[in-house]
Amino acid sequence: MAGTFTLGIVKPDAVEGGKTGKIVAHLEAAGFHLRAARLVRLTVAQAGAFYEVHRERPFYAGLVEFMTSGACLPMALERDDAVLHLRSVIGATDPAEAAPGTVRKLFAESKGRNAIHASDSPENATREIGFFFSEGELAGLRD
Ligand code: IDP
Ligand code: MG
Repeated sequence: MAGTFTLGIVKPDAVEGGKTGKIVAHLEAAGFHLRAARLVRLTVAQAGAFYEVHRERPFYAGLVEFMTSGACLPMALERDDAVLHLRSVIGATDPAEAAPGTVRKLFAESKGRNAIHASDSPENATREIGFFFSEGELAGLRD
């Protein structure tokens, strides 16, 4: 199967809350294949750069503080139409608005502490996968 890739991140609230395994299982049950993953503790500089597009937003400082508050699990995920499907599987940003059965409805605490990140376009997926994983780690995955 010729899949496409997206980046997901199990965020610090979910890692600390012991939900990592359940979230990965949920993604696998939704047809995603885990192709790379690493538990990391982001620095303020790394989280700030990753969320650069949100720098002017009122939630930016809190987002960087949250994303550096504990370990998170970036994952390169593969399936057909990976970006669109992962956005659908995670649900709306605010779990109060997320559809039943989505990752955020099932596992998120709040709009800020919302369990999972997913790339929002194929271009950003490429950038975000490159942010966490080297060419060497991904070598051979795109055949
Ligand atoms: P997304 O994660 O669904 O793509 P974005 O709008 O890209 O949502 O926002 C990035 C992240 O910033 C969210 O996942 C959430 O953690 C945080 N965030 C966004 N909006 C708010 C807000 O209004 N209050 C607190 N945190 C927010
Ligand atoms: Mg986003």
